[in-house]
Amino acid sequence: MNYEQIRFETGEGIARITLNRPDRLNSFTAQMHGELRDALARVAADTGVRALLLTGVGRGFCAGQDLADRAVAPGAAPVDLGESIDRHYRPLVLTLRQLPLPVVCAVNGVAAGAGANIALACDLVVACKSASFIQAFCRIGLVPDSGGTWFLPRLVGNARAMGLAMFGDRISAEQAADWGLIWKCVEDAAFAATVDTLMLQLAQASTRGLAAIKRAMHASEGNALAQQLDLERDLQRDLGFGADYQEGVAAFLEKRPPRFSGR
Ligand code: T3D
Repeated sequence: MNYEQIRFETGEGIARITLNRPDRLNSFTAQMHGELRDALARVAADTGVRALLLTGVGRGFCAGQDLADRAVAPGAAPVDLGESIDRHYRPLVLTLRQLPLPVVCAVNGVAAGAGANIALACDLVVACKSASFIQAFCRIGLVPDSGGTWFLPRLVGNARAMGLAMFGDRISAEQAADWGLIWKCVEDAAFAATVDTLMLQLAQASTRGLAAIKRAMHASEGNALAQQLDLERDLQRDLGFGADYQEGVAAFLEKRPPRFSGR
């Protein structure tokens, strides 16, 4: 498939998906969703990919649904947004969560509406200082989707989640990091280099180990402590039988960097 609204590159164990409609702040169209689905399927199938980066071109990361991609107007025939969510946003969130490798969102500018929540669906979110986050849904009479009502209370607590969702205020990347909405806010000048370093580090780590961390962290959201302890035991048992653990321990004892085998 030829991509027009995203860029897709792989190399050094890293897949990079870049949303590429800068004149529309990389807002989602049906075409962009199709291209994203195709690229994510390629990532899932390519065992050489050990970490995925999602970012955007220009001054925005993503402004959510492109509000001009369909005809919405008073008096016009209503649009079935549930169909759009089932077809596009729900599978996108679940795919990002289920990929057995770390998914990093590098938020290079404003992230609004579903753009903000797709970022939150990634395992790690790093934003440049000039970036911002807006739960824009309330401004157009909608509910935060793409997992917003699930991610927000878990990340920042009910009080802040409710305020963000009901006022739709823009919060800075610094504030997002202070509140624990994202992992890190980085000075604009250091952003690209920081993201590159981070991606290389993840791509050279034990991919099976990171996939197990991802699985356990996400499972904890619905598990009781006893279930979580069982899951940790099962994952640890499995990893303990694997080559990466042997290599990690050998490298430690031999005082050298480990060479992990990948997916
Ligand atoms: O619909 C479904 O399928 C259900 C799912 C819904 C999920 C959703 O995401 S709903 C929420 C949709 N998003 C929004 O409501 C955000 C709309 N955008 C904004 O509020 C602002 O653009 C921002 C606050 C994000 C940024 O403001 P600013 O001043 O930095 O930029 P701007 O001038 O508003 O935007 C630049 C251009 O991008 C502008 O076009 P122009 O005037 O230069 O021709 C603007 O219209 C366009 N743009 C920005 N966001 C969208 C958009 N065009 C279409 N759809 C957008 N979402």
